[in-house]
Amino acid sequence: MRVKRSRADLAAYGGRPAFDEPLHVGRPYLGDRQRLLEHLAAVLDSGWVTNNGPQVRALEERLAARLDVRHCVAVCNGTAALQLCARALGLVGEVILPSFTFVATAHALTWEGLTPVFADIDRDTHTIDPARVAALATQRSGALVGVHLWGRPCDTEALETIARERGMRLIFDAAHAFGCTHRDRPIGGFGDAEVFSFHATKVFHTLEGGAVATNDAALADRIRLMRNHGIAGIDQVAGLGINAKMSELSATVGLMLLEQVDEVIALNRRNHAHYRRALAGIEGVRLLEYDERQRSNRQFVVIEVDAAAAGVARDVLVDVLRAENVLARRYFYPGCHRVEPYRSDAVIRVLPETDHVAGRVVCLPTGPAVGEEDIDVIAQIIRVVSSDPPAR
Ligand code: T4K
Repeated sequence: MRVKRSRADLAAYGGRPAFDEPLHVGRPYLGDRQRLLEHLAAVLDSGWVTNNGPQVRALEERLAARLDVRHCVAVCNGTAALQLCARALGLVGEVILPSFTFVATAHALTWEGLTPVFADIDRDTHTIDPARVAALATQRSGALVGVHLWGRPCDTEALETIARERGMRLIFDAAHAFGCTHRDRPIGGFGDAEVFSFHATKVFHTLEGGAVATNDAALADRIRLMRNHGIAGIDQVAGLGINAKMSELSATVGLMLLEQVDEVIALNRRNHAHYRRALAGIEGVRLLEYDERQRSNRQFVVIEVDAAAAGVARDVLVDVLRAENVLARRYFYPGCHRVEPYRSDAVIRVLPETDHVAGRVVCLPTGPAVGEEDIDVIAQIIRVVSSDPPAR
């Protein structure tokens, strides 16, 4: 691997890629392989591999303590967590949410028969704009879903006020926000419930998995029933349910990785700080910052590219990076309102801030597999391309 790249070195100009192996956004961290295999073997030997076993129960207990909530219900993924939450809260009608999120936020609600109403975001924070939410709320609005995008907390206070005044339920999609705090409280205890994804790409994960965190005992009980076919005990079915259980193997991975999550977050912090130094002074490229007063997991390194100032279009930059084996992503372009089935809806959705941000964002690789030298090379590529971009 070469550290200093000039224009002529770049793969886009006929050079060799900077990295022999691809650098991914969201590369899963799996900790100590040997230890993991030993723990998994012990679970296999136990003869109990799913259906609310001891590993799942232990994980739920530890997560509830860490998130400072009374109840944490582990499920098979974050999408199912959202679906169960919506159903267990008895939501009907419209739900207000941002369009600038992973499509699962909208799909989970739509799958449950709800109508998504997309609110615009704040240009600086990338999270849902409470003023837009207030303008969209009607008699039909049953709930409001805020997304702590990039692990940056929504304006929870303003959203709580809107939800309370209008009698709406309030859910937070905290898929990106494990290990983050807001107003000195862990993300997890805000609103009626907060929903996590423990997908392999997340700072804390169980390969596939998710959870609902809540202080509402009745809600947690309903979700527990629903995730296991509505089964209340042997030969007792208490109501409609589905299979959304987490397996013992997933929970075992989670219990191991939970011990290391603070180290992973520390490495992400180091990487983010290094990106800040390495990208400094590149005109038109802005690194998204995190509020230093809040603890944040920094699992996403997000830059915004102002094409006019940078002298290079965002998509050209992404193509050049990818040619160098830096597999940058345009999360969450183009926004839910511009993909099916939402873009074909009769309702015309005008979301200028979402369009603005979705046209500029690039996520860069981070996590334990990415070192400071890698970041120097990535920043150098961006610096070279922005001063002398390829024609397109
Ligand atoms: N709400 C929000 C705000 C979310 O971001 C998500 C999920 C959800 C809800 C739903 O939660 P889950 O139901 O997924 O638990 C990935 C993840 O699959 C998804 O969990 C995540 N958000 C989303 C932001 O990213 P894709 O479609 O981008 O995945 P893919 O396959 O393109 O991989 C993403 C990156 O990770 C690539 O750079 C490759 C790398 N990767 C991925 C996997 C699976 C690896 O290096 N190794 C791997 O094993 O959705």
